[in-house]
Amino acid sequence: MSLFLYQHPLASFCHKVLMALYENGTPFESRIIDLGNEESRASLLRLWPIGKFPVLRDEALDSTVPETSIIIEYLDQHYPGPTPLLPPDPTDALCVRLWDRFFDLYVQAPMQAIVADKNRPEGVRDPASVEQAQTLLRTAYGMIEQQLGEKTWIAGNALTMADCAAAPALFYAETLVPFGKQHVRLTHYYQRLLERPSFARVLKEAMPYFHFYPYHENLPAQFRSERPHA
Ligand SMILES: N[C@@H](CCC(=O)N[C@@H](CS)C(=O)NCC(=O)O)C(=O)O
Repeated sequence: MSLFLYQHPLASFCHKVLMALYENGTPFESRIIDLGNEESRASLLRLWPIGKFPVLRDEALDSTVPETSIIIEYLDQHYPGPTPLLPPDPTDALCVRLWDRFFDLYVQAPMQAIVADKNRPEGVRDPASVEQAQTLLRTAYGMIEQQLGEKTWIAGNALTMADCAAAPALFYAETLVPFGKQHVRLTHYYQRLLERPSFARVLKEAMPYFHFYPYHENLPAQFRSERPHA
């Protein structure tokens, strides 16, 4: 085993890379990071002092790879599988990178801002920034609806890195700002993502942890059932 993924099964950015790994059946070992545990946190900081995860460690090539988009491109280059996550054509690849950035910056980021606000003590919450994040999510939904057109996936008819970015971002964002009836293509796209075996596996593995999510009650019904382990 050469690949080790430092991650947490509830973390949306980790879901993005897990989906990519499962798409290609890439063998790897998980190293679960518990940020509340000093030793566990230190093991992450030794690899990437920024302290964000996931981080990929490749013992075979002696590489430490942070940042989800870079990890997925690295996997695509060094461990290709049946689902190429970046198209070979440079123009097509740019489109994939654009939509990957779009989901990270304009769906994941506002989604994380809303969740982070909920996790703050009452007195230090910031309703104005939550409202701003909700507005950004609504703008992003409209743009995704337009981009989808007749496409199956966000950048065309093949699943790519951009869809790996989309899946967890939309999964959590929908619990905060529902898609709404006007976003029919987005709703169908989201369903396709949920049904994709690689993402379905990610969600199944996250099931025992979903009760920690502060908006747990807004998750789709099938993800609300699992109770904390005794
Ligand atoms: N730009 C980073 C973002 C990663 C990120 O924000 N990860 C979250 C988990 S979903 C994290 O590390 N949170 C812990 C923290 O911010 O302290 C990437 O794409 O890898």
